[in-house]
Amino acid sequence: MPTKTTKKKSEQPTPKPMKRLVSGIKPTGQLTLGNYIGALKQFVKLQDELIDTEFFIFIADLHAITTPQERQELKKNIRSVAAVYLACGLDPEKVNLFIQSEVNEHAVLGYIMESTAYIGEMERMTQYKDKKVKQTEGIRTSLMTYPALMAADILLYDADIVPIGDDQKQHLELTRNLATRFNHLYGDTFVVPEGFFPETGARIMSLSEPSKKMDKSNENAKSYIMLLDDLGTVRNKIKSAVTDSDGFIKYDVKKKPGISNLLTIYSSLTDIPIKELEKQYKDKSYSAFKTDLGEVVADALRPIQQRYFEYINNPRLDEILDQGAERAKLIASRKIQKVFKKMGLGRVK
Ligand code: ATP
Ligand code: LTN
Repeated sequence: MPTKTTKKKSEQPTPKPMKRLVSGIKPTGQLTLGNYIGALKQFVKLQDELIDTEFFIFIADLHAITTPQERQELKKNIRSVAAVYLACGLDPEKVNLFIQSEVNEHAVLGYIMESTAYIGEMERMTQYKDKKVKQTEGIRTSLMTYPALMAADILLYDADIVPIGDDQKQHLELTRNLATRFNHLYGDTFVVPEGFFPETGARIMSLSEPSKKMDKSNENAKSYIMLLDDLGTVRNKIKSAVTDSDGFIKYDVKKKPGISNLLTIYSSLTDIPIKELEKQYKDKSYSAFKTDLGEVVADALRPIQQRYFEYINNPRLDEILDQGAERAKLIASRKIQKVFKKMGLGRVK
């Protein structure tokens, strides 16, 4: 009879190191359908697909203060974003969920990244140029240096994968350059990360101005759908979304940005390919299409809203955030020690 032989530990193949995934969302307001489709929905999908990957997902509160924030509002938004993450299906067993400012190493490595990057690189960032002109109380220095902090967020954890929306591509490219530059200057220290972009829905556009991105900090409430908007409001906002006058349901971003955006939303939430939707709605009116889409969005948001209210005032939320921060700190503090050593900072041997 064949006997089962157990290999000695030293003979066993060393386990493949886990990969790491990092991403964050700023708590600058309530999250929108753009954040859900472009980011949250992807995180949830990836957590089930990438079983060999450890997830670090955080609430980027240090990024939020690059523009003025009211203290109480910020506090509320931080908690709310955490509850929304969980309500969207992030599993705390698989994901380290934490608040960025609770892991000091982000700010420390952020400063080191500022000392790796050049001012010209920061000034070239499109998001900086867009946001700069909107500031009414003076432009905070951190609004410009923000991509250095984002690079730090990613490099602290040796992230292999960074799932982000299209608007963050330029920041990721800068992160890759900074990692490469640092490695070249001080010896191999950081993993050069890859971006991961959703196939559909990497850029959900404003409902009122479909040439612009749906943004939670837009002044016009009709331009976005909040994940926590009541469902009647959601249906109305979709009904009043700007389209065109030719009445034909077809995906054409250049000529028909409004209807193309609605098709993208429909397809992202149902996984029905856009081509299929075009066939299905060939002889239908915009109004009928919008009514159906209103139901699709309401169906997606209903369970999220239910779960949100289960989490928001629950002490379990704090336990999850504590656990996430503890694990993040462990990895981040080791990395900082390594960086200090490479650069000759402090007394690290
Ligand atoms: P703000 O309006 O304050 O700049 P934001 O919504 O653009 O905020 P975040 O909340 O930090 O920025 O975005 C979190 C994630 O959501 C990022 O990965 C971003 O690319 C993605 N995202 C944001 N808006 C959209 C959108 N309209 N379509 C697709 N993805 C989006
Ligand atoms: N800059 C991003 C939010 C963000 C982020 C990150 C995303 C901050 N740090 C690290 C991915 C990885 C934004 O404005 N959407």
